[in-house]
Amino acid sequence: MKKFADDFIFGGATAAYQVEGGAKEDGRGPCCWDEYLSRPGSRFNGDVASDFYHKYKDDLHVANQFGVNGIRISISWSRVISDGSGEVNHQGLAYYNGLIDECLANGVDPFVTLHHFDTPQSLFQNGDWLNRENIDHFVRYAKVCFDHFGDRVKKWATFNEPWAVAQNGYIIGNFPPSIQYDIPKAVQIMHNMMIAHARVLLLYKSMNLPGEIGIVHTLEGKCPISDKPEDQRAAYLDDMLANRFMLDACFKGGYEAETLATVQDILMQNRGSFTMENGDMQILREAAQKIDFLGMNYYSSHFLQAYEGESRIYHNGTGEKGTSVFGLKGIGARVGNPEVETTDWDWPIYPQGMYNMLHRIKREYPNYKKIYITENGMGYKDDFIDGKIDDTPRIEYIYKHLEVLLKAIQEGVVVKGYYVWSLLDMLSWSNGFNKRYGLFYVDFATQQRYPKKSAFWYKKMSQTKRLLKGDEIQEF
Ligand code: BGP
Repeated sequence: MKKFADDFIFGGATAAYQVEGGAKEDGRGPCCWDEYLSRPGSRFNGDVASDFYHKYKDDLHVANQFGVNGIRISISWSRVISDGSGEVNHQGLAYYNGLIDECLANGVDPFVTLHHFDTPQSLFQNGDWLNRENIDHFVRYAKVCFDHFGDRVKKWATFNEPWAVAQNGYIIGNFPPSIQYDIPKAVQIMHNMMIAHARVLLLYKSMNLPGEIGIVHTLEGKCPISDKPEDQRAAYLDDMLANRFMLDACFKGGYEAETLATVQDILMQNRGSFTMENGDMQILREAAQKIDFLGMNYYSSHFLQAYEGESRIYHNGTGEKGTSVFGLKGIGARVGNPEVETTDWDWPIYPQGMYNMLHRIKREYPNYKKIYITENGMGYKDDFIDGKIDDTPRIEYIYKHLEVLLKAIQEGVVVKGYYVWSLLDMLSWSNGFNKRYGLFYVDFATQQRYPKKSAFWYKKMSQTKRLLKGDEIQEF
């Protein structure tokens, strides 16, 4: 019978900017997303979001009733230190103390991420992760969090998805600072974030707190669209940048010779370079020996074709299926695979990619200790009909991913939990509010919550630890 271990976490994920709202309350300072989404022409912002800031008690109570026994939250740096580097905001600390206590009171174990895209605005203007001074500010902010919450929070992640920060901010241009095709800056950002991650990890380890620490990477499968060597090369290069560069940093404690040579080759084609400082490799090496887990976000895989042209990208941020374009100079083009269905936002639905990635971690990074699937889920335009939301396509998506996950676990990959993206509907960074992921539907006009069919299904799985099909539940 297909069963998860008794202590397997059936969690739900959130992120501060996407759910909290309360953007100007209790001394919270602005973050880069506040400024970015207040520019003329912006279609939405996170000022109110899902109002989790005021409604978290109800949300956690309901999470518990639906069998969700873990939650990913992130701390808004500019709520804790308004300008990122100055005085600590005690109202911010009080909010997170209350939130963490409420998680524990409801049996929903908190998994806390220190940085989920929302750098304080003044540090962002000051160069964000291109400016290494900001690493010192990040380490200090992390210390404040460990000092105040480290007694109760047992799972910490330094960063959420440095690849998204680099790719979306500097290559695609749909995240602040909205720069396109600047691969050299993207690589520099990734390297600097790796150093920031390593320093915070080593700080945590030096404090002897009763928990574990790791990082959350988004790991995208990269598959050649054909077996032509040039298409295989394109997949290899895209993988190098998106996955291998930072997996090497976190788990090998430095960049392997092949990784470094390939990245430098990509940089040469894009007329740039990146710098490492003395001592960087030593820090990475020490941190890689101490990292407790890999948080793996997996949504999709890309199919790569050789591409010789100039960089050209169009981001589908509205759910108008089939509008995406992605060609990157020196790397390749991401193209449709007629055999693989996609979401309305053109994300290929490819669970095999998750399975392959899990085995790859075990094979290539054997010191990984354990994995949590820290995000996986399906963006879908849910229909709200007479108070009911039948999100069967989402259930099918998650089912297929849990199925390969269970298989990988049975084959020896150590995975201790799954956090569905997302616990409840919330803001999607570059898409807005119509790209829904939640187990709970949020009516953004009233802030009312409604459990979707997936919530009832998830509850049954969490209770039984069995992988169930959507039609195996009676309650809905
Ligand atoms: C990840 C982020 C999440 C979440 C998710 C879905 O990259 O960590 O914060 O947003 O992707 O992405 P999107 O909202 O763009 O559909």
